[in-house]
Amino acid sequence: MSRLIVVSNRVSVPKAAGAAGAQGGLAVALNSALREHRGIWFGWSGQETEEFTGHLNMQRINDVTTATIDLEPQDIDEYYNGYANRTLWPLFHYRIDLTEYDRSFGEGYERVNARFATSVIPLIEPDDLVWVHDYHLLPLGSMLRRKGINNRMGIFLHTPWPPTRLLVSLPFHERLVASMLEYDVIGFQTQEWLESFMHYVSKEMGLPVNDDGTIEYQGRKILAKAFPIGVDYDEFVEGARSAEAQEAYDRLKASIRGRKLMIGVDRLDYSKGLGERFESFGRFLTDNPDQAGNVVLLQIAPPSRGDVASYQQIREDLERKTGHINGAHADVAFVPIRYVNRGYPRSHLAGFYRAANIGLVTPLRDGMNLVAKEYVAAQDPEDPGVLILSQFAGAAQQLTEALLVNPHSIEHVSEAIKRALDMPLSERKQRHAKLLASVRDEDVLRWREDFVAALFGQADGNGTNGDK
Ligand code: GDG
Repeated sequence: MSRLIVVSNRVSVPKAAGAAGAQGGLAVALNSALREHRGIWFGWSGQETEEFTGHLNMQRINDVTTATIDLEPQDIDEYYNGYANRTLWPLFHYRIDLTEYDRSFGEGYERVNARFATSVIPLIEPDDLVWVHDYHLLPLGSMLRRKGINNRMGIFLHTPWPPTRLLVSLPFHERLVASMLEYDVIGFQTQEWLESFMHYVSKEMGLPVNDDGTIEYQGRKILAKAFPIGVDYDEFVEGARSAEAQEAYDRLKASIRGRKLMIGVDRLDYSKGLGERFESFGRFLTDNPDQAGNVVLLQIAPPSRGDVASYQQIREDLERKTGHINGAHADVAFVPIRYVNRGYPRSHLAGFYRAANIGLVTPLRDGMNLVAKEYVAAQDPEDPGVLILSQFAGAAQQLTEALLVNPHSIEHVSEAIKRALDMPLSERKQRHAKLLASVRDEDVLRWREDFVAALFGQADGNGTNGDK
């Protein structure tokens, strides 16, 4: 069996099961994938160094071998806080109003991708499969090829892929996309993002696209395909049944004193639609005075990317909105929004999800959204809660039995809250059973197997790799 070399911006293996923290969806998914495949996870340590040396720090944590490098402060500014999080992240989430086009960011991005390439090469053996993750590392494959790496390589993008009309606002967009075509497999979360990508390569670059999903480029065929990511279903359900989850459940239930509970769990990010969510709840309270004092929204929002101004801004906005809505609707013994800027252990999250009558997942744009799937997995099938899900999350393409909403419409979301609270048990059970089947069957294991099989497919003489 070929080894897997996973490359992502950050390497994040939990120190111990149940450790607290604001792990992103990427980390959660990869941990379970790497535990089964022997291999190495390579990336940035999250640490600064005065001068880049490329020194590899190798560790073995929880059955996963990791190799990390430190980056210079200028690298972190230009590559991570700059091109990745001030340019590509907003652009890929359709926010060109927040997208910054600074030439130094692009230079830093290329420099750090080259540093990643130089550092990871000594780890790569001839039969290894190289699996690169996300928007931080789009050109890494082309840099590895230039340095003579002929292994099968694939990239999976966890974010959306933007429509061509938005992407062309990025200087050097052709160069960026052409560099991605050095991979053998390019994976997206959904058919929609895949179609946007195919539109770009066929219309902007004029490349032939075949019925089997391959793109023809410089004598090679590259497979572009949707691989919807899922949750580690078994691990999550087991966590949800643990004593810690039960304790978290009991504590939360006791504190809401028989009221209805809605839950949101999101990194503090403008793409997650938190401001609109709070306003929708405010509208619900205004429009349904009989419900005042009966419904609580628990929003867990661990801070993220705090060095980027737009993230400081969203934090201030949310504090203001929470104060405003709580000021208008609170009573001496009741506060409608519990807004918590910290992370919890996963087992606690599972207990919180199970305690909630409604899962409120309303991003303005999201590659997939794992919280929606975790909420479903954590429910008691005999008395499940209702998932309210944004139509603009990738997850909405699979979780069609959720109450799908337009998160920009305060009225629409407010009405969905009312409908969810009034929903009879039989309908809740019916919807949940279908949602659960999808979350269970299309889990993270399936995602990994499908992606790795596609990478292998290239090797097994399906003949798309060609000689390089
Ligand atoms: C990116 C894409 C895509 C959150 N708070 C805590 C905590 N979390 C965990 C959740 C969930 C994960 O973080 C968040 O995943 P999402 O998918 O919701 O969102 P992103 O972080 O934006 O992830 C996204 C994902 O990559 C995977 O491909 O779905 O579209 O944007 O697992 O539970 N975990 C713990 N404590 C917290 O307080 N332990």
